[in-house]
Order: sequence, then structure tokens, then C-alpha cells
Amino acid sequence: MSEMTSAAEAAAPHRYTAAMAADIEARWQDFWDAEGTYEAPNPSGDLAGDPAMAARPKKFIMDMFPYPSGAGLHVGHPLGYIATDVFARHQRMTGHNVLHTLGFDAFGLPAEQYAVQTGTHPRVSTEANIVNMQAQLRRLGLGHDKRRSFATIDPDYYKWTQWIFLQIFNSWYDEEAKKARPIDELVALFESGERSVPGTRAWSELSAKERADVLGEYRLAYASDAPVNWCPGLGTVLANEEVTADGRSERGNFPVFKAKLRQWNMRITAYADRLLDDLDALDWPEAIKLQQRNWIGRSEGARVDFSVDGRPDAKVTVFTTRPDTLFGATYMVLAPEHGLIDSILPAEWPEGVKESWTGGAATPADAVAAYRKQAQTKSDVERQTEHKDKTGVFTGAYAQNPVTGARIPVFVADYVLMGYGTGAIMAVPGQDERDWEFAEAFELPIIRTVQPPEGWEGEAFTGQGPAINSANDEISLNGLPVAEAKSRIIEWLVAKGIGEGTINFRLRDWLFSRQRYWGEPFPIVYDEDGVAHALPESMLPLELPEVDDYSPRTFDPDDADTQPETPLSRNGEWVNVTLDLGDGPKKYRRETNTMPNWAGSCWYELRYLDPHNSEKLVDPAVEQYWMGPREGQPHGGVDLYVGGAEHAVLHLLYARFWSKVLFDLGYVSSAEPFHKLYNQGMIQAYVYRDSRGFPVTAAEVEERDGKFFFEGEPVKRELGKMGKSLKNAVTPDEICAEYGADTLRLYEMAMGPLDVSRPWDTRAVVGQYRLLQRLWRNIVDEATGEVTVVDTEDADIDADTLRALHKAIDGAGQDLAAMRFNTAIAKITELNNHLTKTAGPLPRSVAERLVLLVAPLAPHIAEELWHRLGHTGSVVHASFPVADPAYVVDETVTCVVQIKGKVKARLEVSPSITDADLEALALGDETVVAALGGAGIRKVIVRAPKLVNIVPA
Ligand code: ANZ
Repeated sequence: MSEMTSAAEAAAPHRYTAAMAADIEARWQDFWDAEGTYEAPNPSGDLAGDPAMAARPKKFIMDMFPYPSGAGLHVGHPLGYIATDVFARHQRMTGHNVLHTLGFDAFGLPAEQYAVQTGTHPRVSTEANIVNMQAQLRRLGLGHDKRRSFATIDPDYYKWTQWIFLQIFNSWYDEEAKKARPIDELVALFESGERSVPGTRAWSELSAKERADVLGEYRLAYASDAPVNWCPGLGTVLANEEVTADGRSERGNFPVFKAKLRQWNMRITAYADRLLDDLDALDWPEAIKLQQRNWIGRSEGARVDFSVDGRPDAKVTVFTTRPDTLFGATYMVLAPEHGLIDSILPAEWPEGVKESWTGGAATPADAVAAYRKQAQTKSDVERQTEHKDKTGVFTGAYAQNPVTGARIPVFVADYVLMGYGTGAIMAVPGQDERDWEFAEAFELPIIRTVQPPEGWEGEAFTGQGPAINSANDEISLNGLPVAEAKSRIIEWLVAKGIGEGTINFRLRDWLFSRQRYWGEPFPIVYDEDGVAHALPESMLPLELPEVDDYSPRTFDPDDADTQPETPLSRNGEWVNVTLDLGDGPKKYRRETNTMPNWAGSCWYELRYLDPHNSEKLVDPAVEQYWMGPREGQPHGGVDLYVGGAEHAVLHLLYARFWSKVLFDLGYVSSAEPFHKLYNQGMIQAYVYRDSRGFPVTAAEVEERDGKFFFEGEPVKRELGKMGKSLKNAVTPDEICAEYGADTLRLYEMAMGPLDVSRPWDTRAVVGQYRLLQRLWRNIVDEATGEVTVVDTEDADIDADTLRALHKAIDGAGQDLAAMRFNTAIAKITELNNHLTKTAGPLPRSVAERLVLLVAPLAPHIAEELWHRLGHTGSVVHASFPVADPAYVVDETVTCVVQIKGKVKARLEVSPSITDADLEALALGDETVVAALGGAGIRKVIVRAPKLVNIVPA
């Protein structure tokens, strides 16, 4: 410590310093914990019988909970947590019963990869990380109800994740009722014959295995052999949502292949319509709603059947959004995986087949086999990329265009995907760009069926226009606009019995199993016939077994043919069990896949409500209170959910789906989990790179004349992410040590609007520290530590101060309620600066209201000052001050309006009025107009806000 600071500290031993902040903060954090200050009461019984509770409207505020990473937090992580905390505190002070807590999303790959490398059990490393993160978060003074926190890895928690899985497994989607129902009700319908069993036999004639297979076609959670995204590099399969646009794993960037593996799926597609429609009523950013809409991808179109030449038994059904273009369908394409291909392949190539169509193969079967192998290595996105060479092979078969009667060749090409529509298309090169490219490459005919604008040549026309070339003996679309042509042709197809209007979704069922260790085990066992049975609730939680090797089987990450071996399968004692599932002890084999790490976050909002309930997922009255629909709204949900925009589809879509199932089954009262969603921006950081492009330690870079140097060498500065790898991470712990948590909180909130990304600048943090020091000095004598306020009646406080106070209360209050934290801080700073300038001690009532304004943002210093001001209760539950409107209206000044130097009128105007506005106001004033008496104007001299001088012509 330098002599100067020690001298200053000797003169001002009660100054607000980092050391004092540390003391204040630790003390109040302990106090809040001891008092349970942030504990939100649940209703006990009926609200009508509890007037105190009913008088405080509920607010359920939530953050997207963190994954407890071993790296700990940097200052970017808590941005959203601080914001929700400030908001929650303001809500508490404005009379709300606020529920705010934070749990941990703790299953997942990093802990497992660490376990593979070090042999440490994932639970051990994860729990250590949680402890570390909790300490980091506690230091920030977040007002969480700690009784309600949990981690998704707690058996008490995942018991219920497994229980929900069982509810989903044990239900089916009733298309007529448009909701999920218990599977037993479907069985009853089959038994009674009210609903016919698919196939030809009655329910009573089916074996147990056959019945299980039938039900598997209905269950909302089902095992299927459909091709999946297999990622040997991660040793697991992945959901579509986890595969990047270039066909690699989102995590780890490994290649992803299509493979046939028996896997669990969730029938989210049953909910496609509701997931789409219910978006409308949600208070979410439009960009996120749009991403969900696109992901669900509703397309209206038609199915059309094409007959295959020489194969009266075979028909190819296509899905098209443009049935109006049917006259222009000059060839067809099947996805390489399409099941019909093998049955339509002729043994030989037809006479005179074009060389380019055969891929150089001797027979159609050879050509298709070779092509399939090649297609397998590409991702769906790669396959669909436009303006890329289109590949494909001819099948040797021809279909018939049902309106033109033309014989059209059937190709196999990878730009058609098996997972979409019917996996087959009618190709209309005249109106579709991909078909055009393919037609050019394979020299196929092109017939335009929509009139393009004049001069349109050399490419497909996808716009609107009248139909052309679209008539036969029975029907003509010519001249009709696209929409009318569509409905006309659909009518015709229906009448002919070869097609119908349909709606198609891009959304696929959710692939729900992973070949990993660190996830929830499935509560499923298989009997000796391979039939899946649900474990009864009494056997939950089914805990993870110990294994001695967490790694996926040795694999070749680049080889699609590697097969997974699940870590759970290595514990034979756990896998092979004898259980009594109601019909006596029998041998079973456990499912050895685990659930994906999304499972735990699909319903955690519900468990916050009732975290220790061992009887139920959540008590219905409690759920109703916190989540139930509000008046005038179709759904309820969390009142504010804050997190990053990267969760636009995965987590948010899955969580919505689970909510809907639980709602349908009667377990919850809201069919939507999150009513309002807010995406915070990112805290970015400067990255400094040396001449070789390697990042250097940002904290050691010096700035000279706008240039940057590291160890004397020039380095380049760019804006990037914050993190260890870029050597620019700043931890909240460092900032707390140097300035205190209140300063860190203020700085993060003052950096800019919450939803905008902004660069971190450690040097700027001190600005907020000084604000707190001035605040302190306005109330506490730095030499004596005495509170300096005086008791003055409001009537005796000067008008300027009252105006500054009430404007700040009004402005900051509105800003806090609307999450405009940066402008709230600006207004409080303005007030504080005004008070710093006024001579003499502050009136107590002003000081108190200042402290209340600061309390949501800097709760520790506010609590300290509040108590020093003589209060015994916590500032957390004090009321936010209310502005007196009389002081909020803008003050005005009197402007004189002169004509030829003589005062003719006086106007009350805002002190900040512009010259132009003032001139317009003066010239429009009645008295001025009358005084001018219709004379023209030669000149107007304006000196806003006090004077306007008019010189008539
Ligand atoms: C003929 C046609 C003519 C088409 C035209 C488009 C334009 P969205 O909007 O995404 O639903 N299609 C259908 N199934 C496909 C599959 N499995 N893989 C690749 N493409 C497929 O697009 C639907 C359109 O995409 C369908 O309408 C079909 O091409 C193609 F002027 O049929 B269309």
C-alpha cells in the first residue's frame, strides 16, 4: 500500500473501499441466508382463505440453469443471472411474491469425457464443480430461494425425469381429441373393437409381443429402427437438432453418419400443430418464434400417386407443395433410402439409356447400390445445399405423369431426403431450382407451367403468375393464378382417387437415447421376447450403476460402420435382473442407453415449485398458483425466462413438448412452460494476437497511443468470445476482490441494453465503484462513520432536489420494470450527482429513497445503508418508492414572443425545446397570429428557450 492511500485512509477510515465492500457483502449474504430472506412461500391451500398471499401477485422468474463446468464462471456467465436478480428484487419491492432460484443442469458429456481421461467418477467432478460455482454465484448476492435449488443428477430429481418418461411411454396421441391419452384407454378401445386394430386380426388374437408392437406404433415414447445420426467420434447417436448444417456434431465437430440402430424416440411430431399454433400467444422474441416455426416447418401441399410402368402393383406417392405444376413434372426422384426402389428396378438398362444416367454401372441394381453408399456419407444439409452439382442415377424404371400421360424416368438422387414428405418427388424443373439444375445435368426436358416475366430465361421461375401448358382433355389450369390452380388440381386428383391435399411438417421425432454413461437410465426392462416393460413407480429412481469404464467402445471416429457399445451394458449384474412386475418374478434385461442431456431441462421449472415433494411431481395447487393461466391468456407459464438465444429450438422446443404432454395427462395446468422469454446479449472480450496469430494474455497487454503491446511486441486487437482458450477470461472473483460485487453488478447492468452484446472493459469498472463511493459519502461521514442525514419535512426540501428525486424514482422504476437496467442506472447516477453537489447533509427521506432506488441493483450497500439509517427489517422487502407526479412533469420556462421588439405573448415551454419547435409554437400562437394581423413575415429571430422576435414584412 502506498503512503498516499494509507494517509487517505487514515483521514477517511469509513470510506467505501473494496475491503469495506467485502465486509459488507459477506455480512449481508450470511444474514440473508440465516433469515431466509429470499424464500418464496407456496400457497397453503386456497388463496381465497389467505388474503395476505392473495394480495401479492406471484412472479416466477427463471434463468436458463447452468451446466457446472470445471472451468468455473467468467464475468460473461452471470450477466443474465444479475439481470433477473435485479428484476426480481424490484418486483419484490413492488409487492410481488417472487420465486427465483437456480439449479444445475448437471448430466452431460464434459464430465464424462473428463472421467474417461482421469477415471474420476462424473458425479465426483460434477459435484465439485457445483460447489465451486455455488461459491462464485453466492458472492454476487443473487437473491435465490436456496431451498428450491437442485441438480438434475440428484436421484430425487431424476426419479421424476424417469417418471415423466414413463407417462410419455404410457400414452398415445388421440388425433381426434387432439391430445395425449393413457395407453390403457387405447387398449380398451382395441379390446372392445371400438377402434380397429391395424392389420387383419382382432386384439384378442394377438400375442403379447404382437400387441406390444402395435402399441409401439402409438406410444409417445417408442423404440424404432429408423436410420439415425450416428456419431462414432462421440460414441453416441444424436438428435437432428444436435447436428450442424455441415453434417457434424454440434459438440466436438465430429462427422455424423446415417446408421440403422434401434433407438428410443419421442413422438414430438404429434404435437407439431400445437407447438406451432401456441407460439402466437407467447411473449417471446419474434426471432426465436420464427426459428421454431421454421424448424417445425409446416407446408401445405398435396400427395399425388404416380403409377410405375409395367408394375401395376407399385405406385410412387410424392409430396408436393406445388400440385399446380403437375403438367411440368418431367421426371421423378426417390431418396436413396426409399423402400420402393428395389422392387421397381428392372434387371437390365432399357434400350438406348444415356451413358450419364447409369453412373457407369452395368445394371440398375449396381448403379443404385454404388450411389447409396456414396450418399450415406453426406448429411441431410449437405445433400440439400443448392447450387451444388446435383448427383443421381437412373433406376431404369419409368412412371406415368397422371395429367400428361408422359412416360417419365425415375431417378435416385440424394437431394431428396427420406425423412421428409414421402421421400419421393415429382420433379418440375421449370418451377423448381434444384430440379432445374438436375434436369440440366441429366439432359431432361423442361416444361414451364407458370408464365415467367418477359425475358426470363435459363433458370426456373419460382414466382407467381398464370398457369401455362397445363391442360388435357379433362382439366385446364391455364390462366389461373397459382393458388387457384392448386385447389383446382387437388379437386381433380381427389375425384380421380390419385391424390389429396395434405399438410407436411419438417419436424422429425426426437431421437431420445444416447450410448453414454452420464445420463438418466431408462426405466425400461425387456423380457425374454424383447418386449419393453415400464418399471413401476415404486422402482424409481432407477439409479446409475457403477461401471469401471466410462468410455464408448474403441471406435474409429471416421468410420460409419463402427457400432456403439453402451457403458451401462458392461455391468452385467445391473443389466440382468429378476423382477416382479406384477406377474411373479421373471428375468429381464435393462435398457442400457441413457437419456439425452436435454431431458433434465425439459421440466425443471416444475420442480422449483415443489422441490421436496416425494409423492408427486408437483402439488397441483402449487403448480396452479405459480404456473396457471392468467386471465385473458390461453396458457400460463414462467413469468420471465432469461437465457441465451442459442436455445431457440433444442431446449425450448423439447420443454414445450413435455409441458403439453403433462398438460394433456392432467398433471399441470399450463400447456406452455415459459410465458415470457428474454434473450440477453453476450459479454464479448478483446482478444489480442501476436504476429503468429496466437492469443496472448489479455490482462498483460499495454495500450500506448491507441496501439497494443505485449512484452514490448505489438499485438493486434479483435473482438471475440471470452474464455480460457483466448486468454482473455476475467472472473467475477477478481472483480469482486478488487471492487466488490455491487460494483460488478452495476457495471454489468450499465454496459448497455441487456439484449445487446457488448465488450468487457475492466478499466471502465471503476466508474461504477466511484458511483457507490459517492452514494456512501452522501449518507455516511467518511471520517467518523456517522450517518449524516437530517430530518427535514418534504415541504422544506428545495424544489430542485425534490424534482431530481421524483424524476429518478419515476424513471428508474419504469426502467427496472421494463428491464432497461442501463438507463435506470443513468437516472440514479444523475440523482446521486445532484445530491453530491447540494450543500449540507441530505434530508433523511431523500437518503432513504435513494437507498431504495439502488437496492435492486446494489443490494449489499443498500442493505448496509438501510440499517445504518435505522431500519431493522431487510431492504429486500421494503417498498420501492413512489414518485409524486407533481414533481415529475417537466419544469417549464417562460418564453417571450416579441413583434418588432414589443412583447406580445408569453409561452410556457420546455427548457430543452429546439429553435425550430419554438419558432413553430410562437408563429402558431393565437395572440401572435392576431397581433400580426395577416402581415407577412420578413424574419424570425429565435433564442430558445427564452425569446422569439418576429420582424413582419
Ligand atoms: C414439385 C414442385 C414444383 C415442388 C415446384 C416445388 C416447387 P417444402 O416447402 O420444404 O415443404 N420435396 C418434397 N419432398 C422432398 C424430400 N423428401 N426431399 C427433398 N425435396 C422434397 O418443400 C416441399 C417441396 O420440396 C415439394 O414440392 C417437393 O418439390 C420437394 F415448382 O414438388 B415440390
